[in-house]
Amino acid sequence: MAQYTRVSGSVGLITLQNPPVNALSAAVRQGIVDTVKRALGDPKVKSVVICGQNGIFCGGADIREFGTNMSGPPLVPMIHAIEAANKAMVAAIEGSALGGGLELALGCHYRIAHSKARLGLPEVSLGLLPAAGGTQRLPRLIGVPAALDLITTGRHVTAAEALQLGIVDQVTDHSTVDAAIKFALSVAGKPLDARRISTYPCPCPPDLDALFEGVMQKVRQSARGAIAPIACVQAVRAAATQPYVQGMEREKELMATLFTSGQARALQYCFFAQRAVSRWSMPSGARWDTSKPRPVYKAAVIGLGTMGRGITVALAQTGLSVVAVETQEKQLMEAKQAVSGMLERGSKRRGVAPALDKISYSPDIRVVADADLVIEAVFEDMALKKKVFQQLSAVCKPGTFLCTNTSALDVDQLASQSRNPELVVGMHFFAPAHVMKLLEVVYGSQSSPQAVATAMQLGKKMGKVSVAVGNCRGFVGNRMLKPYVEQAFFLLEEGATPELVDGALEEFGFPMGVFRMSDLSGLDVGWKVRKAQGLVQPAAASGQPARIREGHRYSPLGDLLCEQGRFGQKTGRGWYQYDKPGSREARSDPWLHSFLEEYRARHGLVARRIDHQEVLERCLYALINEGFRILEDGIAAGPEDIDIIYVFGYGWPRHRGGPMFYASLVGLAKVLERLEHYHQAHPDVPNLQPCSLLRRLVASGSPPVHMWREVVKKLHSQL
Ligand code: 3H9
Repeated sequence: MAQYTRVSGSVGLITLQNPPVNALSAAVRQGIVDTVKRALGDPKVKSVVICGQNGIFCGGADIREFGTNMSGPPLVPMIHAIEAANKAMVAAIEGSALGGGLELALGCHYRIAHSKARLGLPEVSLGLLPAAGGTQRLPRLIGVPAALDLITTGRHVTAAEALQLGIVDQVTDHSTVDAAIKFALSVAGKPLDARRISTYPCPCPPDLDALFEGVMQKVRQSARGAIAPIACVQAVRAAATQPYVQGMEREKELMATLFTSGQARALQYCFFAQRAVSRWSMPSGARWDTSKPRPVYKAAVIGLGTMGRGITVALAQTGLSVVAVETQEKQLMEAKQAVSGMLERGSKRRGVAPALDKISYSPDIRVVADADLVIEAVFEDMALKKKVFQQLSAVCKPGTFLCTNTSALDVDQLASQSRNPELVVGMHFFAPAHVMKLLEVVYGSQSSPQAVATAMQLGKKMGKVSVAVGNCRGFVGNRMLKPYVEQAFFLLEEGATPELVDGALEEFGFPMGVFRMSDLSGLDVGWKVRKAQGLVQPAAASGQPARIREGHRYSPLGDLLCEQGRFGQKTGRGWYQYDKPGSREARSDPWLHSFLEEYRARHGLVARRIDHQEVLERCLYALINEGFRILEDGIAAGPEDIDIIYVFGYGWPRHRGGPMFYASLVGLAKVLERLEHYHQAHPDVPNLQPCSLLRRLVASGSPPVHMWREVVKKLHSQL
């Protein structure tokens, strides 16, 4: 829908009306076509302003229409008619002008933006390209290198940067519509030929081939198998080398390929899934977004190791007052320096003042007495955490929320140490906590919806994607990781190498395979945990640790490497070798290969040829199977929650939509069949046994992923 009025005597004002972001739905496009026609046909109107209602210009094409039978006038000719108009068309940009929204503005003859507005062509993050002329007009307006940057990354620019690049003509701190009307009055009747971007020659640097070759190489590397960034480069190349009309043809052709690709579907699913997880509901049916979060003015962090420091930085950057407590004086001094350094580097990057004065440090836990929310981030040790919770319970004012940063421990056990278990929730941050986007908010059996809502809201304020999850060992992310990593180890025992396994996973799109990742994070971390759990056994009578424990297969390979002092990058040796401790370049290690051969020989294992497909099926389907168990157990509310956790916290390639979406794309029947096959071949690996929810979904005809939530709900109501 679009509203039309005449203002200031001779300016036609068109207002896009489609809350919340004025997306260009069929009705809006029809509205624009009709109102533009009306304005151009009105002899009293000399110029036209296009704006959006509710402080936002336009969030682009209506993503919900994709994949449906799209009706209504198409965007390209609509924008073309605006550009061809013989009256000055002025875009008044408030809030956002994104995707088709910016393309509409680029069709106008002038663009006025509010200083707080954000502009961009983010189609690439939806698996698409700006196909309403964006790939052809933007390079003509701001030059090829700048356009390539914006279009291939999809990044949003501020109004100030847009002005500097030449995307907008004027920036205002006041009413954008008023400024645009004034501007429209001033340009009424002036010649427009020089304002039609499609007629501009494309400003190109001298060595165009070298530029595109360089960009393509960079894009291919960072795309990790995503096809949209590559199509974006190809479309801009057409703008640089072909006349506008042919360029538009190329844009259309490339878009048609992308539009129907599984990648575009996966990325659009991620877009909506990210928003859906913030509307999570507890098993009781209470919705956190309807239960009001309590405001947090002052937060406290207990324990200033790596995690505590990152959390302190992330809290201070939101503008909250933070009390940071570390009982060991030396550690406290080091942490203070480290946190200040992190804040200063962050503020330099973001062009703001560092929030150093927001933090006070103390070795005394009693200073947290007046905090509204405390995040305990001491070492991952239940006894230690319990002690801290008892202390907190004694010193905190009534009503203080107590959060524990843990990656696997039982939140209920900790809550039992507090006088008010309903105020206790888990906040599982990912390292480095001031950088990583994911936050698992763990609700215990007694956590109140308000406590969960407050933690979710705080996470949002910290710029995190917060996902509420139930309480179990490893919660969602780490629980699913276990069978995935386990399969990688078993594959080494059966004949694979770390290079083969990592190669398959990296080709799939993970930034790092299991073994490179393990070398980076340190093999000793898991070893310590396994030792504490009594899993690391001394060598059996044979001189070798047992591979079968209580009827289940266990691979001691990681433990054996640790016993050799091979902790990964930090010791210069792990699954790979490194030039020196701390260096990052992983190289094949002949020692490791001989070690694996000897290990197999000692255990009577015969190496066999393993291919990429088996690596992917074994590792990914084992992880997905655990995802189904998590849904069955009610630990995640829906597949979207799991997928967002994997995309934002575990490097799952976004263009594959997350593990559960991927399973639906592969076909649930196929996943089930392969799991059955591998479980038959490895009956001592219970994680390969297909979960009953997967069987149930296949038996009910493999419904699409958005319908699983209902099946799970029904399952729970039957229990
Ligand atoms: C495109 O333009 C293709 C063209 O080049 C060519 C075509 C031929 N459509 O994010 P929020 C919904 S592709 C439909 O929470 P914020 C969103 O789902 C498009 N719905 O708000 C949510 O719904 P719900 C290129 C949309 O203030 C609600 O609006 N454009 C769209 O934090 C609020 O969203 C983009 O990629 C849409 N285009 O952020 C921009 N956009 O309440 C995508 C939003 O039911 N949008 N919704 O959950 C954004 O980046 C952000 O929404 C925006 C506002 C920055 C605009």
